[in-house]
Amino acid sequence: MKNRHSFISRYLGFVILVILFMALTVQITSAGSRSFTRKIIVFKSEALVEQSAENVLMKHGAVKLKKLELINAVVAKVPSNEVRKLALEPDVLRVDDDIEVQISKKPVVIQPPQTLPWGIDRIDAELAKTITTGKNVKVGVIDTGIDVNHPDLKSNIKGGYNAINPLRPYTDDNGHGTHVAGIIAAIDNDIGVVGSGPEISLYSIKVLKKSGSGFLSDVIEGIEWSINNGMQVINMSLGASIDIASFHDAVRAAYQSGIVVVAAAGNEGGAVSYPAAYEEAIAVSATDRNDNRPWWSNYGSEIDFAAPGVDIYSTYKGSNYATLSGTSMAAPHISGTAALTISRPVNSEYDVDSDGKWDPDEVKQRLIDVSEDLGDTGFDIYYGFGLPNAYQAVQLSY
Ligand SMILES: [Ca+2]
Ligand SMILES: [Ca+2]
Ligand SMILES: [Ca+2]
Ligand SMILES: [Ca+2]
Repeated sequence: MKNRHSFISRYLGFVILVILFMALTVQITSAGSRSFTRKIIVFKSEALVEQSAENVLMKHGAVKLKKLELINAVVAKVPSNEVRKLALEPDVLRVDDDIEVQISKKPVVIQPPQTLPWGIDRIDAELAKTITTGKNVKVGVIDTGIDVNHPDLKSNIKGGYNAINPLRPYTDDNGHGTHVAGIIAAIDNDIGVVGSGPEISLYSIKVLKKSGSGFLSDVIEGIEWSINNGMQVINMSLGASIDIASFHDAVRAAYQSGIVVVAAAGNEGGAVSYPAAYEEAIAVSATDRNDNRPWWSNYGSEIDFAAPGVDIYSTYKGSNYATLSGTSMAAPHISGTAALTISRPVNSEYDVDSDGKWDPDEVKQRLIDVSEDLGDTGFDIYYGFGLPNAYQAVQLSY
């Protein structure tokens, strides 16, 4: 805080100086017939600066601003019509323009041409788009936020909430949430990547700080916001190893309100973390390009599905792209597939409670039915029911 204050005061000081300088310039120009320009007057030696600077400047009506010992020079405001004469003084080596120097601007991120990430290809989401793009399905990304200005996401981001501080923006200061969001819904255009459902409505629910961690209470608030704002799917690529009753209550409430809750199993090579381990959540483990589970992907009877999670290329903060690995990347493949499924009308085969809507268990059953079995035959603790195929998921008979 101390540093920030001193920075702010220094910055304000700078602004004030600039304003004062401008006022002075205006005065000088309007009062007299002369206009002045800032020049760096370089003398032939250090001794000559000492001996003749004052005389030379006075002779040409220049106003000294400061000395630059390093280069045997003085900085002065010189009447424009005296600059050439001053440069011809025998003691003067050269007169340079005191040009304005600017802050180094961020390099512009050149948007690479669109490629199909292997994970999207693996779940056949690129084929599903001939049937649906997930348009108007609301998916809440409960994470570090989403880069709201990312050209490969921007038009799909329909809102959001910063649970850490509701007065602060819900954009992504970490990168993780933007990566997750791209797997769900990167736009199908000429640049970068394409997501599972390129027209899914994304909501940036920021509950994790720049460091990637956050309080459970903020996650719970994010879940509450999701319920109150009609999210149909929430993706939680986050977790903790401890089971806290309040966390379970919040996940149960989301499930009971009809939200499909998708969570990453965790990357410790051990027990499934929470919220993934709650029965109301869909727990997702990771696979690589060869359909194998990486050693770090958590496992247990709570695993529901497996999805691509190794070397996943997706959007990143700062309008950028990055390749990341983790069950964090696997979960959004399932969230995207769930959203694509929901975008299609439910049929009587799946609408168990005949309410004409997709309920979480109905969506889960659809994903089970379109999963490719991996590992041991049938359900297993590493891949759950297997790897769902998005293209099959959206082909319903009515
Ligand atoms: Ca494919
Ligand atoms: Ca794209
Ligand atoms: Ca239903
Ligand atoms: Ca299996």
